[in-house]
Amino acid sequence: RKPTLALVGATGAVGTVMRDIVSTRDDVYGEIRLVASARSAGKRLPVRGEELVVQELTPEVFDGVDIAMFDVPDEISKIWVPIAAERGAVVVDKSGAFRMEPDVPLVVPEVNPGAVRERPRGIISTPNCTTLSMMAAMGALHAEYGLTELVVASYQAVSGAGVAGTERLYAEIEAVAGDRSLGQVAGDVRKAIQNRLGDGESPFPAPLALNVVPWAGSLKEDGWASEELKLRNESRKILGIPGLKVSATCVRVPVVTTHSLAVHATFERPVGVEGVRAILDAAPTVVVMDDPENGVYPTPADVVGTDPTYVGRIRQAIDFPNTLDLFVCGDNLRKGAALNAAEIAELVAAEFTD
Ligand code: 2RA
Repeated sequence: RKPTLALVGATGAVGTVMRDIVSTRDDVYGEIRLVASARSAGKRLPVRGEELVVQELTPEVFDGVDIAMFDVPDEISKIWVPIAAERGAVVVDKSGAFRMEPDVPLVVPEVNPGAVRERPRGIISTPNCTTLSMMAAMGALHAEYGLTELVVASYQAVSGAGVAGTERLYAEIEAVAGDRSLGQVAGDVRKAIQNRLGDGESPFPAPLALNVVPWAGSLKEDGWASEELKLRNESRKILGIPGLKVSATCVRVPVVTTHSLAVHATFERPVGVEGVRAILDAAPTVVVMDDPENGVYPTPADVVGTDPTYVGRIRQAIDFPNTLDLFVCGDNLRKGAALNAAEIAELVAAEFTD
């Protein structure tokens, strides 16, 4: 039979993409329920070509649900994911609430699909979008060469911070547009944005228009940002390399959607560019875009809205024989969030017809 699916957080930035994804991929579900906070309940939203009424998040909404995909803040997942699981749903959770718990698998279908079945609590986590942006590529390379170290700089899009992040970037761009005096004196962009937008809340600690900000997430011990630690801990768990050495610097950039990562990856064995290209070319969800002579490399603006992981600027590090440098782009709302969750949910849905 076809399982019943609940989409929880159906009205958010990722929720919107989730609706699009379940409407356009193979139709493996019977009933679909849209679920959101009381504030959004009653809205009508399209899924699979028909309008559905958004239902309020209550325990009863999960009765009869086989699979629930959650995209809500950590504190909401912490409360509601166990409730959905107790009511019999297999939950695919996008939040950070359960990712590092030993009895909850953290799954990227290209890398560790078998982990989907190891879910004693009925909960499966999907990684943070920054980690996900490189996982399909790194998983394929690890399988061949044995990954030992990752040094990463991220270039993260504002939609990673939700609809509020996207709104803020557009507002800031409008506030500075056409003013050719800006960007030449320390603090002038910050002042102009404050004067023109007022003291309105920004999800970012500094202006994004005409700027980049070396910060994403919340402050953790010793000056690390939560995004940087997620990248380290999640990569270790997904790849099954507990001792993987990882160091990251996460940076927010004025891009609406699609995270990019500059990756310096070291392996057990020497790596050559041709071999790496062949492996990445053979990876079904990876696209190699790497012809610098002709100006071909992935950029967020050129790949946004699509599903693959794009890899370019593939170089063998001159002073490090076992090390590769490469640049990766992935849509943070699709593979980085909704698509990975949908792919996991499809693996679970297949169990209903096994
Ligand atoms: C961000 N990775 O880009 C986060 C979203 N989960 O802010």
